[in-house]
Amino acid sequence: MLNQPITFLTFLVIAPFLSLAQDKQNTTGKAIPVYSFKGDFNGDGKMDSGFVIAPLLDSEGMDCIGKCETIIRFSDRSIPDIIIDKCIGGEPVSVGDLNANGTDEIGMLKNWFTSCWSPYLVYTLVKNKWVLAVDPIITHCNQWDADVVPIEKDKTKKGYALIRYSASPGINDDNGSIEVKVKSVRVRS
Ligand SMILES: [Ca+2]
Ligand SMILES: [Ca+2]
Repeated sequence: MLNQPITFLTFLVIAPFLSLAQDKQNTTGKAIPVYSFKGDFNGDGKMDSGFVIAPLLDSEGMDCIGKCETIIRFSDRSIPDIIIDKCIGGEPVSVGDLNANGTDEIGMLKNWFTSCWSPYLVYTLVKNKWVLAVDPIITHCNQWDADVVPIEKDKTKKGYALIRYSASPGINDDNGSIEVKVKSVRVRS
């Protein structure tokens, strides 16, 4: 089978986390982490890996077994977990050092059961606590289908980022078109 080596490789990468994850699965219905991403999230100059632990869903896929929360856990265990409530998973990425403090920020679209409208969350580590680097960015699936980048460094203004969000002109607007807007916002640090 073509996917066997990949599965085995994935196992090797996440093996140190498996016992922990399986304990979790037994008690809280958490799945084994299968997605990973890299960056220097605490600014110590060493690359860190992050792993997503998403909740297991029931047989209809309409509710969580246990709490509907997603955990992002790190290879460097001195970095605290990110715990995202009302979230059934996601694929976080490093979005680079947006606030120029030497750490990479993390962006993730918050998955939920329904709706094309989902917030994009951006986290930054401040005094070893995760905080939202910017307010949640409201996105519509149209902007994801069009590969719009939700956040990037504003090269013209230090400590600022350009965010791209979706907005509906309003419920009185007959054509119901959804636009992508851009603005520069200060990134918390
Ligand atoms: Ca690091
Ligand atoms: Ca940073």
